[in-house]
Amino acid sequence: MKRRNFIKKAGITGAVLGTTPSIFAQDFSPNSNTKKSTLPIAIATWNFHEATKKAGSLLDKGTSALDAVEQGVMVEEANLKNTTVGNGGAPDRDGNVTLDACIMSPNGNAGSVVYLKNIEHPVSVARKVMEDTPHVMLAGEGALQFAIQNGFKKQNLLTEDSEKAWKEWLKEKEYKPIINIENHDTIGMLCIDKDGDIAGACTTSGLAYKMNGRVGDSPIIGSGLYVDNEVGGAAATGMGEAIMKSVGSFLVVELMRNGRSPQEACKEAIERIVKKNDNHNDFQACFIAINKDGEVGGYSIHDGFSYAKYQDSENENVKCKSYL
Ligand code: SD4
Repeated sequence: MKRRNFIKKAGITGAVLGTTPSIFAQDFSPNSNTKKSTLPIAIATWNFHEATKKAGSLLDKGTSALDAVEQGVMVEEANLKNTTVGNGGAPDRDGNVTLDACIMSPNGNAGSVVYLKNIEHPVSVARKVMEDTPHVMLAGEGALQFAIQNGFKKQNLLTEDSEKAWKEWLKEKEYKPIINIENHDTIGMLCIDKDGDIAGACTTSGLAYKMNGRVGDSPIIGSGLYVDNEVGGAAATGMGEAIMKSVGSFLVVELMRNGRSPQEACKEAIERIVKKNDNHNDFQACFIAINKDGEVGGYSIHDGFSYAKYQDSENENVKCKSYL
């Protein structure tokens, strides 16, 4: 029996017996809805509502979750005002804009690029890696060469504003990750289409002024993003080092597989990170998740995290609960 059907049946049995087994416990927190949702749905980290609007309106027209999630995050990759994703992203400490991105499809396939320079849409290169190569991940020069061979245009991604901010930073060279960067950060997006299929994408310029060569969690399958079409999907934003060490998005999906709601799974994964990192006061980490029934959730270490959600032609910003 498929797990979803099993849950439905078990829920009925629980109601008849007047008992509520803990794994089916209802969570009435504002970030969780427990009844089966109408599909399709698009959610994204932070208040990236233009991205969810794009993905959601495509999903409404019958576009697949995979196409919608790619098109959705591309909105932020092209947004020059967003200094944490794609074109206009903040450079590393040596002035290089290096991008990380990945994508996962409902059939369990995945593609990723890391330390990619001069290409505006790393998510699309990641999709090409997934669909046209026998590999999952391409890095640096090889990823750039592959992108160019596949018709992507090389361009300068360092905007005047980002260059100015970097030069300002060079004066002190103090490396201190800012907890919530003006509420704009890495975009992780999860889409569930009319057929109930789930896809996800995650794309970023990484931590501002990182060491040259540093790669974060965002393009690592299981860390910045994970999708299992039988269960659900999860995406992360925040301090990549902490998220990677807990393989955070995979953890969230596995917790959902074991019966947690998306909200409970995000909370438990954050608690794991808190427990393993004594310095958790100093950094932010956040997860969003969606399950097969269209329930969604989000949770973070620090206050200030939210996710954008498109459903039933409505696009809203949902404020998340936090550990601190
Ligand atoms: C990284 N997780 O490169 C990304 C950046 C981010 O909030 O999401 N910052 O570590």
